[in-house]
Amino acid sequence: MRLYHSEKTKARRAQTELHDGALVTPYECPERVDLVLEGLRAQGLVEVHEPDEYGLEPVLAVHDRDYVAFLADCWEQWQAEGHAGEAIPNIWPARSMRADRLPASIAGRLGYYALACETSICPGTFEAAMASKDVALSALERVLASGEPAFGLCRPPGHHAASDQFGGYCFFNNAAIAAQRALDAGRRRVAVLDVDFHHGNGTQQIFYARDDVLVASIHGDPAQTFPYFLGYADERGEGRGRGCNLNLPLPQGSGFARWAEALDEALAWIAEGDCELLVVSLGVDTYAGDPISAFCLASEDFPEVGRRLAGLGLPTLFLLEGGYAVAEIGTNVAGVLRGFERA
Ligand code: SP5
Ligand code: ZN
Repeated sequence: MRLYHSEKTKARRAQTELHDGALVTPYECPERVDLVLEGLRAQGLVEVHEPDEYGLEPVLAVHDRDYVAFLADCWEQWQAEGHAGEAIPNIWPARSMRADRLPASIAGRLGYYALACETSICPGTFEAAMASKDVALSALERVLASGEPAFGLCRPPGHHAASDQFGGYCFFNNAAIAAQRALDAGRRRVAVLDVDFHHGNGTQQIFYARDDVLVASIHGDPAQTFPYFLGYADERGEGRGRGCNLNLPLPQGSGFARWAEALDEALAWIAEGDCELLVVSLGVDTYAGDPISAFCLASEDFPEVGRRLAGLGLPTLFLLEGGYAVAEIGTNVAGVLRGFERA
């Protein structure tokens, strides 16, 4: 299987993440890219390709123009207004205040465009986000042109990024950008299946009122875990999109038996949906050893995930989402891809 990777995805190296009441070195770090590359090489998945550059047009097909402009100049404006550390929001247009005013000051703009505050903005953030979506789009191009599966080693991840909000380590929604691009290239309907431990709130929000992209997500119950305010089972889509969203929240501590039942349910639902492309938001933070997540998948389970995904028989694009801090993220990503290939 072809892998798409760019060293430019490492341009973001944030110093701080608010975690358990302290500023810690971020879990979403550039070393993840090398861990995944090593894991893939160890499994003989070695065909690495450089991405092409696609510019902003495919980004603006799913993200708000002013949001993209904010990401592009946030770091400069933060510095120009005299802030010393990394750019972190500390005020939001929360329920009791107005959400119809976009403040001019960067502190206000940050709160307007952030959905969480663990994700600081630092030099290189915009460049890395651009490279990440280029990786996704290049892998997509390969799938569309050949029908063969491809893997985009995206970093930063994307599935928490909404049309005009960043957070959860995500800035551009790589899966949504790729799904939209596939539609623009003539595919009638696309399925996005999100197997990251966390709910893909951004992907859901972007396509919630549409019937040309089916979105399914298997994740930790938001009553217990991030992102807390979206991802419940009763969110089924709205308007034309009614019935086109499927959330399968699972309790903390779920192991592979329970998780795989949810996977089969999602796959059966997608199989009924008459889709021409499958985009897999491939987070491996479902692994038992993940430092910030709470499912209990073992490394031996990931090839079986790939095998079941292959059962759909659809052209398939894999995009990296989460998976943190342990060497096994490479083994586990490689396991899914190998399981898929061998099926
Ligand atoms: C792409 C992705 O996986 N983003 C995840 C973002 C999670 N951000 C908040 C994490 C809060 C973790 N708290 C866990 C405490 C465990 N002891
Ligand atoms: Zn995650």
